[in-house]
Amino acid sequence: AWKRNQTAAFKSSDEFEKEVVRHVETSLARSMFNCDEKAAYSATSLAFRDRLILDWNKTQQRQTYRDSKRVYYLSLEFLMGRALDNAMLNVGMKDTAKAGLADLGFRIEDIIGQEHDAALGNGGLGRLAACFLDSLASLDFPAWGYGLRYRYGIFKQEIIDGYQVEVPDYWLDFNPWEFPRHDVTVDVQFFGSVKKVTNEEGKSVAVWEGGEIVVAVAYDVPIPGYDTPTTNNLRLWSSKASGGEFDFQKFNSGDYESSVAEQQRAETISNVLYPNDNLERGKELRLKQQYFWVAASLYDIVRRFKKSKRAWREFPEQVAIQLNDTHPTLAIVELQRILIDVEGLEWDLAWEIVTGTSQFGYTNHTVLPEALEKWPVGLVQHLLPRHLQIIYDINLFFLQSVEKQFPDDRDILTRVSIIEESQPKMVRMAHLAIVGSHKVNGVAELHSDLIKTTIFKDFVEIYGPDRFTNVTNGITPRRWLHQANPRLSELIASKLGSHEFLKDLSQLNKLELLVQDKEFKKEWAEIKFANKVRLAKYIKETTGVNVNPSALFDVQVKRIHEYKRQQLNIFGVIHRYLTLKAMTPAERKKQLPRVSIFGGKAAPGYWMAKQIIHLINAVGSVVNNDEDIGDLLKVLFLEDYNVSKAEIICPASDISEHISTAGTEASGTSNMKFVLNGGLIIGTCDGANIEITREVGENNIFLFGNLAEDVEDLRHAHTYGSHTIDPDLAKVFEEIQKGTFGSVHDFSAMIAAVKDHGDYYLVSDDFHSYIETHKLVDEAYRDQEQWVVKSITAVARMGFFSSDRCIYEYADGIWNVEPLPRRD
Ligand code: 26V
Repeated sequence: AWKRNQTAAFKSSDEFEKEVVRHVETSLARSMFNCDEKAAYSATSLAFRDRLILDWNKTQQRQTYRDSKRVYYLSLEFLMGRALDNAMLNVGMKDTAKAGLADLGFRIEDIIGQEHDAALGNGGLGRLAACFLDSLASLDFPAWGYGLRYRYGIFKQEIIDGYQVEVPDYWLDFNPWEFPRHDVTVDVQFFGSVKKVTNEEGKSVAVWEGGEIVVAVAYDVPIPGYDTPTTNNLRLWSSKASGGEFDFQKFNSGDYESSVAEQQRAETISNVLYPNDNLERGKELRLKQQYFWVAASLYDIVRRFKKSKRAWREFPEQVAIQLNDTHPTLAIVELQRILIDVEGLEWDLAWEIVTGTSQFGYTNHTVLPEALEKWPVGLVQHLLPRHLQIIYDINLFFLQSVEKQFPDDRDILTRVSIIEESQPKMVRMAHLAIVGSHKVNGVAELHSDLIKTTIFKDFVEIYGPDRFTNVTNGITPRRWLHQANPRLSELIASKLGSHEFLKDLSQLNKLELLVQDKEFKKEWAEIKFANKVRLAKYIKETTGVNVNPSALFDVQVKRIHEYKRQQLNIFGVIHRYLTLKAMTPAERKKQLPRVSIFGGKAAPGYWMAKQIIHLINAVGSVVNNDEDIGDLLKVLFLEDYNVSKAEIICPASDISEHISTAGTEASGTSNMKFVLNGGLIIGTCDGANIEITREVGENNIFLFGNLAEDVEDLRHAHTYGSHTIDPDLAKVFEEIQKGTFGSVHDFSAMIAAVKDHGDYYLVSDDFHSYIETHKLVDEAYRDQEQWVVKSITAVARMGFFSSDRCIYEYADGIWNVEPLPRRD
């Protein structure tokens, strides 16, 4: 078996220390006498980076030499969080670093805390991509991630007077984890026009000419696997003006300033991550980002393939490309373009290669219609004239075959066409992605069923059910257990005899044998309590509010969205507050103290989501200062929720809320993080909650609310029948409208959405069941003994939700790739 050898390891803490000192004095050009925590962080990271890169080189050499099939994961988002802690743990050198840093006078937690999150994503979709990279490397798969190197990640959220304010996240001033590759560049063309010309062989070919060129520069980020030397690559593209010749005329005519301005425009492409999730706004710059990234990545992939001098037919045997949502769908068109326009292949052969088995796979992450990508035909024509022609040809051949298959059905052609015949006409990216991919998958069972029976129903008829499949999401236990909750990880390791469970999470099931072990249960409960104390301390520091760590911690942290129903939660909190207020002091004494914790960002243009944040804060400032209430209820909104904060919050929850309207949350992944850390969940029958229930058992989860199958009828009834508001919810509304929480005007829209505008998200329909289920939570929590049993049992049954399991399913069912471990 492989043992971590001389390459990535520091032989001793002394050696590590020497490397840190060397980096402080040379790379950072400072003296050890003024080495502050920031400098110590930088030097520590550089020391680890040096070691990773040796493994990275070997991994790449091995993969090139073996020339086996590679996976390319194309994602516009990689929500990586911090890298140092992860790197130290994955190479198994955290203790060495801890000792070395202590010797230099630093506490390792303080050093880790200096790192800025790499926040190149919005939420679940981007974090999933990051978990997948960790699993791919840990399981020794030859895999690359491709993305954009945004100068600004997701904005930082500040809460000012209860309102969200967005602050730019300029994170690149010093990033030791990236390697600029100024020699790895791709020229990417935009605009211009297409000419048909006859070539030497008398064949008519398309030539795309004119327009502008933007240069893509590669930045590589090493991705270390856990307990393996495999170190994969995440390649992020940065845009740069093509420089020189273009502006020569202007330069000569003295128009220097405007030529500089033009250069700067080119560089804006990779400037900013779009902060919407689940809302498509059709911005030109976003389409430019997509093509820029897709064109650079494909050029790179093709360049690598061509080095092996294989025939084009073998391309699908060498390359699997996974499309993370429809954002990289242009890759399908771009590959077809390369094959016919650049490589001179015939259309049919080219299209056979493009759609070859285990070539392109497309993962769908949402059924919300407002999130499905569509681009105006005119915009595509202007930006990518040749691609639009190819899209039209793909569509023509596709519709011809559908017509043959369903000669009597005219409507189906309109429904499945890649072009929507609307005003203006639109390119439907999901349709293009399905037509060009050999497999389409959803991210949880319910979600995968829903796409087959609703938005992609016609395509199941056309291609048969085999093109559609499910891969239920997962999370990496390295970051979300070992890193975020080291004490729990060590306790588990001590009972299971090793850390092997971190790479084979199903081994957790052995914990079930210990649910009656008194000592074990005590330690389990102590760890949860310690994690709550740590969060309470963080809450005190950031909000000034004292919370009682013995109270039940009830957490909902995720992007703010009406479908995720933070409004249901805060209405429930108000209901609890009113109930407590109505009690006598003697009755109150018998109640269980609770802390309601919220966190999450609203898209800057999502007005309703911002009102929800405002209401949560307004309720907090009333409740937290009410002397009748004291410890019995505290309401917190934690500013700027991100990956590194999730690592503190997840281990500290007793119960977390995953309460989307049934059928709207494709999967959810934080539900898995909370349960893996010994928290229970309250949730609807939605997304992965359903499979979590299947695994952990109905006794170890709190489910409530209407089912997905009933949603349509309920919505119909709201609109066309009568809609009576739940009486308890009506009282909550009255209280808000009395002005108890201020800003009556601001909150009226949230109330109207339920009362007057059809209650699309079924807040009133589910309210009663939600409140009753919270009562069950309180009751269950009173029996601490049983609660701990539930907590242990649930963790023991979470093995299925490792992202390692996902990667094996993709590798087997979609990519047809094998791991490539090092054998020495
Ligand atoms: C859409 C758009 C539209 C244009 C602007 C930028 C942007 C960014 C992201 C998206 C995709 C939204 C879909 C999404 O994030 N889905 C989430 O995926 C998670 C991982 O599969 C899943 O757990 C969540 O349930 C699902 O909401």
